[in-house]
Amino acid sequence: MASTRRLSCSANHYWEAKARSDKLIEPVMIRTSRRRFLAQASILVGAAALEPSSRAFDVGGNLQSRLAVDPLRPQYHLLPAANWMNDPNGPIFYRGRYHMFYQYNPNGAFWGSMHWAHATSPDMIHWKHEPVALAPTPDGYDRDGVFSGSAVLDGETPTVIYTGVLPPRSPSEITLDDGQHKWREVQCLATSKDPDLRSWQKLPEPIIARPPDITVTGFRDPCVWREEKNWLLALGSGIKRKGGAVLLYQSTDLRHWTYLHPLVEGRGTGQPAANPVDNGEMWECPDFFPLGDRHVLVYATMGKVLWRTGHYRDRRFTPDKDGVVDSGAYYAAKTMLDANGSRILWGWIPETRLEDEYRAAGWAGLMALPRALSIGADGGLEMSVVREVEGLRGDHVRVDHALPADKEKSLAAVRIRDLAAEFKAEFAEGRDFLLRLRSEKGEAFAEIAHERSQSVLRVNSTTGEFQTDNPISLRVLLDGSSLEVFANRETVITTRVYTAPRSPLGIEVWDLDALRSLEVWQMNPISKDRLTS
Ligand code: DQQ
Repeated sequence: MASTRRLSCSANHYWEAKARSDKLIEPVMIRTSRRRFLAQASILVGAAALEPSSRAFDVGGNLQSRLAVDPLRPQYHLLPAANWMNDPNGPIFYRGRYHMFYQYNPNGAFWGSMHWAHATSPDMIHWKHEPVALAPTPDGYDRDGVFSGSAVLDGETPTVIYTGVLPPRSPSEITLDDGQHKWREVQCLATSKDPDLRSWQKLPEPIIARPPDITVTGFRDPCVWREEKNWLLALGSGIKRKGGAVLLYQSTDLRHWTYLHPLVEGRGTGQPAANPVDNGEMWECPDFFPLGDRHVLVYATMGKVLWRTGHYRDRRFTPDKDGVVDSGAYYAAKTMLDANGSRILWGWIPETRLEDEYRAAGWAGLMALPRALSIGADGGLEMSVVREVEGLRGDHVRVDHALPADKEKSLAAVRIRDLAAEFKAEFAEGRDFLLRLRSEKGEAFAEIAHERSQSVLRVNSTTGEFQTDNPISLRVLLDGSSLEVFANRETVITTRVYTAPRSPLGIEVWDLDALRSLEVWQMNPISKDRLTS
């Protein structure tokens, strides 16, 4: 049954509309003859024990035991113990641990009342839930929500800068109008003296109280970095009937800011939209950083995270390459430096089912696995899942024989249990392929295909541009209803699959001549009860 509730998060609005239209379209599955598929195989691991433990989140016993056996709930990704999450906020490596904050609604599995939840990790993979870090202050500048932002070290002092939302005193103060809400957005600051970053002290006044003299389509999601003696701040924004923009500010103390100019501007689609995020006139969650000999901007609009790479001179960014970070369900990305100084990208994997369904499930959203970023030979952005993920690998099957008949035999040993697996496949250059996940009982689960004539990679009905003359290296991470698919570091498609097969999954490959090797690992959960820590 279709939901009648109205959604308030711009990205969510996009996914809800998509979920509704997908309900009307039968899933696109290539109808390839069974005979062309050559194999099925299996790996077995023990089922996770269901054992409640103490939590930073107060999850009711009933809900906790329901979530613990929900087969669609991921087991090795970060997500709150229950309720709604969206954007990663202020990820930072501090005193030997990774701290991740993220948009969180403590009131249920739906967007609203934004808080910053908090989790810590030694390795970006195993997480411990911490108490909620930031909540709206009644009568404060963030009384209607603590929106997205960044964390930096100001000397020794951990400092977060985020967007606070509150009711406007007059229409001229409205900076966020998404067709449902009219809010004033201001930029706020909080510091922490706590080595565990659990407690934060907010400044009573915003550090940027209003936009410059431009009719902005939004004014949020600060990204902050240091350049010699100055701090720079890039803010997601846009100009009405023109397009998205990133506004650049400068400060020496993180508290007093001077607006400089747009760091970069874009063009919207020109189509009318109640929410400017839907037609590209508002860019959310900008993240700007040096990488190799270039600079990179990632930003979120029209349901996607996009990247641009180019050169940054005189405080202006001139991009000369662009692309899509992930052609699937992935939004509001945010980067940080890891313990070794590598640039790591985080992102929110939203639900693509109807709101009624995820409200009933009691949880919504998960954090994508961390991706290490680099610049490719052509100057474009490349990414691959961080090596730390490999620590979760369990039972393993390798298929790399010369003869298709031998490959077929090894594939017949693969069984993926509990929807938790990683696999890597290498295909010869210049060949199409189709890889299908299907349960022992014959239930279709997912298809991953390279269709050269269309220059696409396809995961179920989602396609991403993919063109190569090189061999193809495919890496797939399956965790409950989440499927992250990487092809040659350039094309990524994250999808959600909401069917829980009644038996373990096998893998079928067409054609086995093109397949050079396949490795499959059962993945171990990061907690015993799907509650993450
Ligand atoms: N989510 C936050 C905003 C941001 C949006 C609110 C992007 O700060 O623009 O939850 O998903």
